[in-house]
Amino acid sequence: MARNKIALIGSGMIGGTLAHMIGLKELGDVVLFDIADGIPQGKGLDIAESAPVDGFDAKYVGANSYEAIKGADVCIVTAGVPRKPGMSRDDLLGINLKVMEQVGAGIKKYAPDAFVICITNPLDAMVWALQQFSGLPKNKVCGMAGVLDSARFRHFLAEEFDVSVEDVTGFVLGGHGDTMVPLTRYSTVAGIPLPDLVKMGWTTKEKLDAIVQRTRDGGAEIVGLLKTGSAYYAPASSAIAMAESYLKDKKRVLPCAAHLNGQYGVKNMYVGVPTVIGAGGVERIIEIDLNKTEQKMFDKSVASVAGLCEACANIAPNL
Ligand code: TXD
Repeated sequence: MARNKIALIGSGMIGGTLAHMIGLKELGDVVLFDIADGIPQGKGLDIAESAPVDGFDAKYVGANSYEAIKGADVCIVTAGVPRKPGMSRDDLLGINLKVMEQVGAGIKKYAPDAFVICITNPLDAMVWALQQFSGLPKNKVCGMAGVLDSARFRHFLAEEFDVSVEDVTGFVLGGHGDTMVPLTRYSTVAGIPLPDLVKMGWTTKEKLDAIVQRTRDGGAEIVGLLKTGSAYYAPASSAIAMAESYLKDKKRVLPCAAHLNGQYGVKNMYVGVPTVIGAGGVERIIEIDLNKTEQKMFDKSVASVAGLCEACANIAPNL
């Protein structure tokens, strides 16, 4: 059986980390694509030269032309620009929307059967635009944010309780950003919900609230420390979990920005919800009952995503 082909559209910090992880996990051959000449080629060669030491087999191709992604099984999109000082969110949105238009056309032409995972920010709006520009089936295009947000939540909780991260589950809904909705009653330590752990004296409501807030600000915390870029290790790991579930038909239950068509009362938008990812792409969307407070937070999050999609539609009327 031939190896899987994984195309990385964007070979910056996350793209490079993805390329390395794909090799270490032997998930398939890698095409690194970027508009920057030399970067994808250099990173690809560097990682290929690590393979004899680490003992993995994977082919690496660096490219500046979309033809190289031909027939890819998975495309992971990180292409775009991050926010720089003095830039508004709308500036970023406008620039990255143009990037999504090019990426969408490239995928449509060369990898129409791929499972596409978008990472570029502003995430929920970019994945929505990418699906439309590429014209791929809606269940084959999704966005990575929820796995990362819940991993951050799990990390903070494991630190608070001094238990293994493996035994902590985290449940996060909504758009990627300040309005995301970490759900404490569905987050657990070995199946014990967080509110029960408060009753058991493991933590306090105030401490949990602070952890929820830190999770919401998780991206900004890293940007503040790095000063010259945003997080890339945990975002790459998160996208790999999604790609692996698709390629191996694991049917993992993972939160991702998925296309909603009535679920949670939302139509024709991409918002973070729990899903099942398997060989069919996003195979199922899990709809849970929200209490009043949760619904209010979710609605606020959806409204902010809707605002971003509207801004996209104003810039690109064909959307
Ligand atoms: O949870 C999440 N979804 C995120 C999202 C978590 C962390 C970072 N998140 C976003 O991912 C971030 O705001 C960025 O929009 C993307 C990629 O982050 P990364 O850290 O990898 O950014 P880099 O290092 O700037 O890499 C972007 C690359 C860079 O090499 C550019 O040359 C390239 O994108 N680029 C393009 N490639 C192809 N085509 C076009 N048009 C293009 N424009 C820039």
